[in-house]
Amino acid sequence: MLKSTPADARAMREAILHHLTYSMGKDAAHATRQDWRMALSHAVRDQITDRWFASTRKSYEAKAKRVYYLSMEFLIGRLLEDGLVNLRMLDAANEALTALEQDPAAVIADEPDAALGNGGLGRLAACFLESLSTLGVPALGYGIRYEHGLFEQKFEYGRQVETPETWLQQPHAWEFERAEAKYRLGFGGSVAVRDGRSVWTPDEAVVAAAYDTPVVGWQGRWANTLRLWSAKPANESFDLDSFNAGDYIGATAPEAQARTISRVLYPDDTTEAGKVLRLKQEYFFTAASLHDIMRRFDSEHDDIALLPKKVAVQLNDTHPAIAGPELVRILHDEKGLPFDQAIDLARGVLGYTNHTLLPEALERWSEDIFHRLLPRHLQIIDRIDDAHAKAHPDRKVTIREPGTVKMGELSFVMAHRVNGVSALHTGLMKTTVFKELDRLHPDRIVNQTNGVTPRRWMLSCNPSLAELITATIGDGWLSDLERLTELEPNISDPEWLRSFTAIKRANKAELAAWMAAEHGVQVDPAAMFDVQIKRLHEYKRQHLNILEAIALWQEIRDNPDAGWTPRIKIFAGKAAPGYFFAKDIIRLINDASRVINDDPVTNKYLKVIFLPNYNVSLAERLIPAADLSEQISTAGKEASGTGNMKFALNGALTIGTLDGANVEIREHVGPENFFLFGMTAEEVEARRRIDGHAAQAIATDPRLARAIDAVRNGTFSPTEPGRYAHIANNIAGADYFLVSSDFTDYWRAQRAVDAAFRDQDQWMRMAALNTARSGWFSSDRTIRGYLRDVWEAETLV
Ligand code: 26W
Repeated sequence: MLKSTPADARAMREAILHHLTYSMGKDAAHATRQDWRMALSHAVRDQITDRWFASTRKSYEAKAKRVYYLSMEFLIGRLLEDGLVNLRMLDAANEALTALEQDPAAVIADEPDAALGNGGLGRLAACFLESLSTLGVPALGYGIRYEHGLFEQKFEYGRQVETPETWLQQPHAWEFERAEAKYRLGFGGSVAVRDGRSVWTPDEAVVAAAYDTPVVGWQGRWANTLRLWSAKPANESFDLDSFNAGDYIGATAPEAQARTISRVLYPDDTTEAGKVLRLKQEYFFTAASLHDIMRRFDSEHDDIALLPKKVAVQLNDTHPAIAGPELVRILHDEKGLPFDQAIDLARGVLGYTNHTLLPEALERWSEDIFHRLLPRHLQIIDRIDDAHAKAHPDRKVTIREPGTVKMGELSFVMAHRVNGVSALHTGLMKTTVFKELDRLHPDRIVNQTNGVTPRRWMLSCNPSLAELITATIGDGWLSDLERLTELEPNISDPEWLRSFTAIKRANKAELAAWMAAEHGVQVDPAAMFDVQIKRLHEYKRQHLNILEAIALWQEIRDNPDAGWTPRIKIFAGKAAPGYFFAKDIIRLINDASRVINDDPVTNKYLKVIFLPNYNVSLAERLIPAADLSEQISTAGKEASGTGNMKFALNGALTIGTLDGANVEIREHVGPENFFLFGMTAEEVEARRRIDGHAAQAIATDPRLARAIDAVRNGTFSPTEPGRYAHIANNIAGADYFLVSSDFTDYWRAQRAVDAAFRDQDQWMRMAALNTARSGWFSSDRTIRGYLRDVWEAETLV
């Protein structure tokens, strides 16, 4: 399917050499790996650009409705391989580079990861952009061009140390600066009423400058734009007064201040509310995007009433929630529409996606900060609240509360559709945080279960499996993932299953070799690869996983000859720099890993490895090599998960709770091909009401008691025995996330996993069934759902 012709490879070789000479100014004899990577990127970019222009032209000609995806985060990772894969030029590039005596894998890996996101929400946005292009939807992604993406993580003596990420210090070929797309934005100042109209006069200004990156869909049939905003000083030159007064350094201060807005991604995905700079970032990118959207609308249409028919703006969580009041301000204050009509039009345009029910992650801003930065918006929010009260006199919910602005409520009230990201999560939205608003607006909440793009998360990261699938059922699955079910009859064919098994083994061997080379750890590729990779959070319960590893280690030591199933527990993930408990869990895992891996009695059967600096590229390496996917959050807490889908698609079995999209994954792959454990969301709520629930669980499970003791007594930190006492006390005490209460069932499920893994034939059949039945979790399916239920927009290919 992906075989290139000799002519393709020749043309590619010429294009690379052309760009090496004329874009990089190098000859082959003196080119560095970076030069080769840039030359190849330019060659691919040329191909993308033609398609990109064609798509833009078609969108204008059709005067089609456009979808705008507003997101603080786009975790896109590397783009070169993505482009090569979607244009089906990977083989040609490999051949060409090899002929030029370059190592293709090394050239591709030279590209820095664009880590402009924290985790699931940002990666989802990236998958959505790719699917929007694959489906040919006229769409733009809008976000911030952070100079520093998510911090880089290192371990020093097992502890997480953060260093700044500097992706923009290396060149890449993907963005085009748009000098013509610049907007001046204001902060602060005052509001005056002139001729019956409110006029906001800000006292601080900054310019948003656009940088465009093309995002090409499968087979290059369509390409959309990711437009990222960079903050620049409103007055590019120095403050001449200070300069002339001799204050040379002081004269640069306004510039530095303006640029600060797009300097760095906030690395906390829960509790950053209250930071002035964060609100500035939110308003900065939202307002710039809306101005851009309105400029485009005005250039195409002259009837403002058409707005909801031509424009759909999706708010990726509440981070762009200021879009509601800002759009009302544009329509009412600037365009002079009546206030109520402005609200109705804005609502017709806006959709809001909720990604978390964690109370600490629901954004609230202090009135004080809001008033200082956005005085006019605060007035507008009050009027929106009043209008809502008038329309629903019996309402018991408000956007404003004394001293605060609640962004979730604001987003809900200003959107015509509000969606959750898995069936369970959407149900919980209706019964918990948005219960009252759902009562008032019973048709507003809809579910759109997340998905992932199979181009990156199978074709690109697991090429051998992709090839087997294509050889078996043709390549239609790449744009219609549910066709993977056509694999099912083959699973009972021993020869086919042998091929499937050989691919998993080869992926594991490759990962093992990489871990040995990069991290100096030796693992047996025949052992079970048990993987938990995601942000560190108490609700995700990495500490449940390590506690089980500790208990297992103790049990193997007691009885080394009991026929244990060899297992490699692999962890990766970052903790927010200020989240001390999460950072201590990382340190505990690293400390326990040293003790366990060094134990000659047990290390044939159990090893624990925490790989540093988890990012998209590491995920692409780990997921194809996984046997077991750990999805063990406290039920009710993980909105969806998307890693869980990537694992299942790539033939890993899940051990998981009934949380987020795990529920739907289990339904699709079949309960017999999924290791379920733990309490349901309802049982979790009931369990929390029991006094001493952790103590009770510990009293009935000596294994659990012993593992907690080892954490408490310094087994893994002999030089500082008390180091993890607080973790032990947490698990044995308040235990809000119910680690102790779920432990016994988790242990049981893990032993069922061990038993299943010993029957490799049966295990591989189950793994293959996971692949065959995961097609529903394509982000193409998700985007079709949004098109139908939220955006009412069409595809143009
Ligand atoms: C205020 C700072 C902040 C930043 C990010 C608060 C909350 C967030 C996000 C909501 C965190 C996030 O990434 N949520 C994840 O979204 C994924 C995509 O829908 C889901 O699959 C994950 O379950 C959810 O945790």
